[in-house]
Amino acid sequence: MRYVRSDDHRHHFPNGELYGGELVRPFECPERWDFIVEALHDRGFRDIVDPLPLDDVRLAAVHDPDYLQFLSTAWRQWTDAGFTNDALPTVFPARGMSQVCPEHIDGKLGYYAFALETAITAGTWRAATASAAIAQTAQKLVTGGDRAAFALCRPPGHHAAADLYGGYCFLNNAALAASGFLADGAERVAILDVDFHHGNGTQSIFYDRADVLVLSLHGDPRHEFPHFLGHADERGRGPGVGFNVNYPMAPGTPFPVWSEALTDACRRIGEHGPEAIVVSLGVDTFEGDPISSFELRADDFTTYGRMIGRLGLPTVYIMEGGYAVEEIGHNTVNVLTGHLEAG
Ligand code: SP5
Ligand code: ZN
Repeated sequence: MRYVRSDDHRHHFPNGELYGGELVRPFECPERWDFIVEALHDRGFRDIVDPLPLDDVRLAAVHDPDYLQFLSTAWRQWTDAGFTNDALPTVFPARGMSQVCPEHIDGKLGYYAFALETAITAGTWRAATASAAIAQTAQKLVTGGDRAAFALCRPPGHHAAADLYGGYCFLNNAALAASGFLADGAERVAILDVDFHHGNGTQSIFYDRADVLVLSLHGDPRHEFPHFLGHADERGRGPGVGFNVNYPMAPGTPFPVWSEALTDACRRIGEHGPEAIVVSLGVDTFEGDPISSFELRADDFTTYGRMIGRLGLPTVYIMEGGYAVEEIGHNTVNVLTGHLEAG
């Protein structure tokens, strides 16, 4: 299995993440990438591909033009306003308030953010666009005949909607891969999101559509981030009804319960009959994850990689979350090796 990566991720590393009322060192940190690269190398994944230039046309098919304009200029607007530390919003268009985008950067940040743990820095746009290009390139490898490819994306993407950032995400890498498959001729695609958190951005991007089946296994939003999306009764809208499937699970969920949800998700993918699948691969379901509450063990990642591999479909794996930094590489590569064993 080839994999796509870029050093440009290092340009995004905020000074702090708002967590429990404090600014702490961000959980989503550059060493995550280093540990994954090390584990890939140690376990024989040495076929590295550099990303192709970002395809702006495909980017504009997923994200709104005003949002892209905002993200690409936010840091400049922030420093023009006289600020020097990371850009964070302070005010939000909450219930009963105007939903018109303001002109001052303080208002714009709140307009486009759905969570404020995620800071924008001088290098955020550069890193986020490199991450998006990685996802696009991995999709091209699979469309070109590779049975599977791994996109080592950082920052992650599944929380980013057409015009919202948050949850450490700015551009929706998985949505870009799925949209790329469709643009290159696929009639049906499925996105399987196994990150601990609900893929609210991915869900919202494809919510009206029947050609992209979106399935997410995650911590119940009554207890876990992102809190305001990811319930079982969110099944799609209009022609998309039935093509969004959520599997919210209680804190403490162990692998036997989690894997039953995956079995059901795999059955539904089979029924959908996609030409390719995109896996939003977050390994924050691991028992040792510092911000999550599922109980998967290292070997469970291999087991579920096999389950996905047994679908026998062309597959792009997109890196999402996972914050037990020392174990992130091992757990991630376990999924990929499981997949290869099955294929
Ligand atoms: C890509 C990804 O995994 N993003 C996750 C962003 C989560 N950010 C907020 C974390 C809040 C954690 N709350 C801890 C609750 C303890 N169970
Ligand atoms: Zn996550």
